Amino acid sequence: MSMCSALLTRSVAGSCSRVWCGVPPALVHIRSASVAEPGTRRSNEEQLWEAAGYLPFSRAKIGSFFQERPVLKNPFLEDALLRGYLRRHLPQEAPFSDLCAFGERVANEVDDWGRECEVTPPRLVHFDPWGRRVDHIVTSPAWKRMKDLSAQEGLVAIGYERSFGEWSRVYQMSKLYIFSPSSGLYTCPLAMTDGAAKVIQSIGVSWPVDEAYGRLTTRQPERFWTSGQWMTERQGGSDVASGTETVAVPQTDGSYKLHGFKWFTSATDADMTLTLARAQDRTGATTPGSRGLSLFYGEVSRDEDGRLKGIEVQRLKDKLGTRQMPTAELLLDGLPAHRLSEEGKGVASIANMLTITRIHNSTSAAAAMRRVVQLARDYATRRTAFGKLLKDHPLHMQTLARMEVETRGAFLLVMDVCRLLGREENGMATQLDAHLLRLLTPVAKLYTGKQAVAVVSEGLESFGGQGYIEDTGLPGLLRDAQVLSIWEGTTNVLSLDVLRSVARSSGMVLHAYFTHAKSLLAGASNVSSLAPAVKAVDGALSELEDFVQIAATRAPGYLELAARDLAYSLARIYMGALLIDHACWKGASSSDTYAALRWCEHDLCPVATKQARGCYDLSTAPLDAALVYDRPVQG
Ligand code: MFK
Repeated sequence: MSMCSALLTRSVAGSCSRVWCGVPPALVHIRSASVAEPGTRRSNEEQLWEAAGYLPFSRAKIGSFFQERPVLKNPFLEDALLRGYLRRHLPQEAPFSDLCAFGERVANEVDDWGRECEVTPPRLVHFDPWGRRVDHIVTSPAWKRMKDLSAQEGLVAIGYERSFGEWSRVYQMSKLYIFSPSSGLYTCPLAMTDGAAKVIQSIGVSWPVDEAYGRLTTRQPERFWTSGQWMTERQGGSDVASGTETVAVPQTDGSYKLHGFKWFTSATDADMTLTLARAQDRTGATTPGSRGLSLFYGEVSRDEDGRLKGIEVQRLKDKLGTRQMPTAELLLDGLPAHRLSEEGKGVASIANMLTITRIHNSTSAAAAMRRVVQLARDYATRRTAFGKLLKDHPLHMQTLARMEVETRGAFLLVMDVCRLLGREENGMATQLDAHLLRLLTPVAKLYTGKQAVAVVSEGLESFGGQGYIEDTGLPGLLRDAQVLSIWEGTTNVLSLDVLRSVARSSGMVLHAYFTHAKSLLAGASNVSSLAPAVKAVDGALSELEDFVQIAATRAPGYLELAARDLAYSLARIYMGALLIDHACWKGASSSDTYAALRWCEHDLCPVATKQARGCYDLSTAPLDAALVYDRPVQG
């Protein structure tokens, strides 16, 4: 028995799990009014009913059955695919014991903190008792514990220490994947912190950001900083180029002061930020559009009176989900800042941050799916309906199996993107790897964001009515999943980013995609049990190649209409190839094969299916608009 499996075996045996109810223990016990206090007299009628053996409508006798709650067990030990993937790829065993211990901590400790963050959301205190403006964002003790934990566990640091070479990102994201659903959304500031560190690293770790870089990537809680990413302004979050109004006024010492209004700043209790603004020239003029945007670094600090320097927190957002985390509207009124990028290179410079946060987003999406499946399958061993446990109802198992297949596809895609990122950061990426990373980052983000909403929603249904009850903690999973397809670029914006990556690389990203997807199938060519899946993926790849050839001859509007279906096709085919490849590994199980076969029952290439139906023909755009507004087709 290897060291690692010995450790895992011991951990399983010794692991304790906790009841997953999503609520801290009740603080107040409500006493039943009908239970007689010692010494009080019971009515004759009550005594008669009691003598008869029952007392209808008595609070003392509401029934003895209580449904058992789902139990959250160590999410690392519970995840066969995660462990299999790491066993297959990681050259060293060291991360296993860390992930195993962290999984134990998540189940027994951190998950409660996450719940505390949800039930004690942040609040904004504008004024001190004597009327001075202070703009304090008050967060729960649990939120602060998450910050310390994140530093101690190296949740950002692992990606920069690179102790495991090209696999460092896979290791880091595996840890975040275990953490995310229990993190009280602390994964959001961590995503931006990681993104900021990446931007600084790519620009150069020197003054004025060398100290910040050290703090973003430290394991020492007392030094650890988080970063914001203040991109969104009132005119909108997608069209950053024309929506950014913030101006940067040059100072005599070479620094700047920022003036603007940031409409949506998440995890606003950050210690620093990276943000976009338009630098004024000597006449005070700015350049419109993307060419006028530069990237700035600003620290969040207070003056001796306790006031934020150059920032007013206007209000906190009242959001559908992610309520654990402060999201604010900020007036920047002279925020001291330093320009990090060349003038006019703001969007391109912050793109590194977008890549990292989009990978974090995808990791959280896969993690949300995994968590709901883990809880649902546990619940199915406890809940009896129609005379047997849910796990013994084939239709229920079919539903959970479909969720499991979606989760597996998402996991493998996300981990493959992390693998590529790790190779790039360790100087091992081939040109093909670099192209794949550029293409698959938006593909993974957009596809897993949508999947997460669908799978988590289905997951809630598997708890019946309890899935809809707030203090089970389950509805929060769905609310938090909903944001994953919105922030960091909506599904359509990212579909257009896929087209951007194709155009900017003159199609090389697609060449890399086809080459690599086919190579993933190679190992399965003689595996008869996988033949239907291989046939499906191979056929879908041919359809996709045909689509690309035809689309290249059409007007740009054609590709824009096809963009979302194209991105979905890229995702589904690639996930199919990854599932097949993983099922061929020597340590693979029969479930790995079955998952690949089931995945390949999807329409793997919806862009071809819809093209055949004329969905992207020029006539469809006015027809779509006429349908939406229910009016005759214009001219
Ligand atoms: C659990 C984890 C959760 C994460 C938590 C995060 C919470 C924070 C919430 C938020 O902050 S949400 C706000 C996030 N905002 C976005 O994601 C913006 C969405 N909009 C886009 O992505 C637009 O496509 C974009 C702003 C990038 C378009 O801007 P432009 O100026 O119209 O783009 P343009 O002119 O095509 O490209 C400008 C440069 O950037 C070009 O480089 P060059 O100047 O060198 O030629 C592009 O190649 C480059 N670029 C654009 N997108 C890129 C990129 N480079 C690499 N990767 C990309 N994705």
